[in-house]
Amino acid sequence: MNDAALVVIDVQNDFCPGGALAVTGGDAILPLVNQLIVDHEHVVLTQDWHPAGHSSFASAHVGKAPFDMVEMPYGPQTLWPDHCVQGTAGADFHPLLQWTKAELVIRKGFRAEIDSYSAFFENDRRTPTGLAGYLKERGINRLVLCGLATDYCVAYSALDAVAHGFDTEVRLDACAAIDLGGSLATMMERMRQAGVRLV
Ligand code: VGL
Ligand code: ZN
Repeated sequence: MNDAALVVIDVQNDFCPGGALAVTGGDAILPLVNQLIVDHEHVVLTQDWHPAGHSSFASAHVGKAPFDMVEMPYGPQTLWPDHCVQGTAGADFHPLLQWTKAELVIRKGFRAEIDSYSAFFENDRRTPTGLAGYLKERGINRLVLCGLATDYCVAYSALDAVAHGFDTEVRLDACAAIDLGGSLATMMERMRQAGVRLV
């Protein structure tokens, strides 16, 4: 049994084929993610959880389309199709995800005016989710990350995890990427330079 905490990022219907912001191969990672859940002593899940009309949705900005960029008070923000709206089927975990063992579910992106990719901080890079404190208080120093999407929520979570001093590994074989405008290569390099172990 691996005593690192496994952090499973956003394995939700809207990020899987047929969903509103489908990641290619998003559902193909499920067998491996489920095996990682079995293999780890501690399991934490994240769930992208936006109110309707969230400011990261292109539909909330006149004249904007999904994948356009806008300038928010906290910096540049990519606009997305409406996705993972609180209480909808798209926001549910994928039906094959074996989530019952999870000790904690961190919901993120629930403030209308700010997006949150990372499991640790919202996109202003300052508002904490509480996850670092939760893990440290429990004496957990090692993290293994998997889920969706490699180049957004997984990558930002991994970068923040190392910044918090966690020994951090990303299981690339249990992740899938959006890859928008070279984002996958960019974020892989940033993770490598930050000292994230890419496996
Ligand atoms: C994500 C874009 C918008 C992710 C969430 O889980 O990677 N990406 N919201
Ligand atoms: Zn989102």
